[in-house]
Amino acid sequence: MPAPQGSAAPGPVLEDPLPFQADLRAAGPVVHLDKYDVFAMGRYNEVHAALTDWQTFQSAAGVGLSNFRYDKPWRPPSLLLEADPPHHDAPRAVLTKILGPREIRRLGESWATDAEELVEDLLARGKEFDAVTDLAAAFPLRVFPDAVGIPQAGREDLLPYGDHVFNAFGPPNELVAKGAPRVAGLSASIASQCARDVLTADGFGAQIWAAADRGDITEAQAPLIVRSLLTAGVDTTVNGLAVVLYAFATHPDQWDLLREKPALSRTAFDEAVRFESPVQTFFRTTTRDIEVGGALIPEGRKILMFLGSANRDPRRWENPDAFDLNRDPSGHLGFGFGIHQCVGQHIARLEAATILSVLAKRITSIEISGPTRRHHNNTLRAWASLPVRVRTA
Ligand code: OVM
Repeated sequence: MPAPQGSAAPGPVLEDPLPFQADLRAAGPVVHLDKYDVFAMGRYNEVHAALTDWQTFQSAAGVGLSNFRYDKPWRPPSLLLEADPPHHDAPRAVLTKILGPREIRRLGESWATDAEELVEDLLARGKEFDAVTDLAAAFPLRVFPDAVGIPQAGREDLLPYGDHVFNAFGPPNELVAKGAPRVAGLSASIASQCARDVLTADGFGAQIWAAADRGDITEAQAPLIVRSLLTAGVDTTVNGLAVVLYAFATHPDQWDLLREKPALSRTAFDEAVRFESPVQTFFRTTTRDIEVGGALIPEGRKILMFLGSANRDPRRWENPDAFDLNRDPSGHLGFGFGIHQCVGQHIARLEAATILSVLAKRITSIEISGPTRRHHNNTLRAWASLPVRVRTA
């Protein structure tokens, strides 16, 4: 498949990836992207199958365009994202336990107070605000760094660092170049926040270090596992909250439905993750020749999996372009699938359910009140600004 029109600059596809995704799905189950000489999958079944078959589609050669077999990674690889069994097993088991649904339940109670305060302060200032900066970014930044237990100093580096990491999965375009001058400073700041002695006694960070004390992981692994929380846990949830707010602001009937049935808040978040897929893409690398949909992908090649496209595939989803709380969005690939599926998904869902339940009680309507603006990132489907006007109960 030739590059889409106007692809010298990344603008058009990042502004609206849906037309390209439709072309990609129409072009076949596996497509060669000539510009980068990589393979791509945009249909649900093939993406799902590749994510499930980690033996054939490895992560250890990197989940970006760069192939770690030949190219030195720009940072020490993630022990979770950029690893496969057996190395992946211990770090994954440690985080799965710390971030499990039962383990994090007590956080929900204190987060509810944070959400109420944030929303009351916002409404006290007026009925118009920016749903991205004032809510979708403000809430995770208020609760998540405290839950990890990092110091106050350096928290302003979390979003810029995450933004660069997600750009750095490639391709190496002007978005990556834009981040380059700050990489060393941001990386040093994030690394300093992973050290045992700066972390509070009771957070996820301390629990990771406690796992090292028990011998479940090594002391060398602990700070890199904390780094994964700081990398993968902020920009993702910010954009997940942004899209659920955007979806409700543009689907008022769905907001009415949520207010009638507040228990739908969890479905709402997963439907929003399906609908916009804040993490749009990840690569895998083949460990053997493999035939997919009649095409041969040779060993050692990069395959780009379009999670966002799979989540809009009409072969899998009825009326995929509708944001609809009456559907069952489970099985969406927005958190990935298989052994690498988002280990922080229960945290993300808890953040979303907490803020949505406060909003559903307090706000009768939400609408877009000005020009919306996307934030362009190579991997994330992101928002810079969503001006909204709300009415209160
Ligand atoms: C990590 C990491 C970084 C980016 C994304 C991600 C979505 C994980 O450092 O482990 O998962």
